[in-house]
Amino acid sequence: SGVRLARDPGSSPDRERLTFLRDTLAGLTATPKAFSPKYFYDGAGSALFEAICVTPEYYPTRTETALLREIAPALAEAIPKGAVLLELGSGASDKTRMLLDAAPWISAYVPVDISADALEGAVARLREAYPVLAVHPVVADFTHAIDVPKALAGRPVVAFFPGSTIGNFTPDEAVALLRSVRGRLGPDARFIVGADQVKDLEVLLAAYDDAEGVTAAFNRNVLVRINRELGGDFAPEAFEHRAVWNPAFERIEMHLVSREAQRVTVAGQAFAFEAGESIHTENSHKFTPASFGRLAEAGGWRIEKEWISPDPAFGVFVLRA
Ligand code: AVI
Repeated sequence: SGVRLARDPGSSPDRERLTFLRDTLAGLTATPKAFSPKYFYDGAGSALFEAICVTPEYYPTRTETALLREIAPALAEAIPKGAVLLELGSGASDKTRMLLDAAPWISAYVPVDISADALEGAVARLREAYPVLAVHPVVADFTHAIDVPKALAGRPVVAFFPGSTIGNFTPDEAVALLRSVRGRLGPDARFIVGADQVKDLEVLLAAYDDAEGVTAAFNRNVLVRINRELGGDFAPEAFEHRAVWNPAFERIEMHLVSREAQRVTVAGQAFAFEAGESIHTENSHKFTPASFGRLAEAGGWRIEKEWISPDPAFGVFVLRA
């Protein structure tokens, strides 16, 4: 496509595969078994996530998009003239357009995503739609330190982290991420974060177990990926997709539950499953303005402004260092 992508210098396809292998073997050895949700997002997984976003049950994307559209003029006030917009986990960069349109004085956009495929497509479309905007894509796991490209040094930076992806981290990981962004962007930084809110259980559970089974396919896709990339022999259909609410941690958990006793091999190592034994594949924390404020504070930020949509409740927060 001709799109040039900067890569996290600490990563390479070989290294990424080894990390995936090491994490997967560790996850299958742990009790209870668990994987990191970041491994959902290969090409097929990213496409399945986009498909989830348009199911009738998955409200977060459309709710946040409508909220962002409505509050874009107010958000623009938090974006200084000439600012660099740095987006964590930019994916298709669809929501970004609302900020770019509301704050045309944004001088550069740095989308950071773990998927080179997703970045390439998004960057080509953005360059066409915003010909004067400087776009500097970076392929990286945004939980590693991310630096603003040298060419943009000295400009004010506004970080953007929509989609409630912050909810996919444990509180400790979320605090570490908030701290790392705070440390990189300096004392005048601003951070715009989308965070899904605690709500009616039925609405939450349906969002993570849609009738068409798109979320189930997304969840099982990690097994398909392990088979292909790590030499695994998972039978994905031998695992049931399950979404449950964990009230103690205020989070939806996704699991893959073994339908029967079975043995699975990955990279030559065998792992036994009991019938009903699960692999915990994802947490999706839900917040209240108060719980999100505590998390932000632990990460070195304070909430400057917040907007919560009417039902289904979704929050957008402007954080200041
Ligand atoms: C990307 N992330 C915020 C989604 C979520 O809602 O936790 C991922 C997802 N998992 C199941 N459906 C969507």
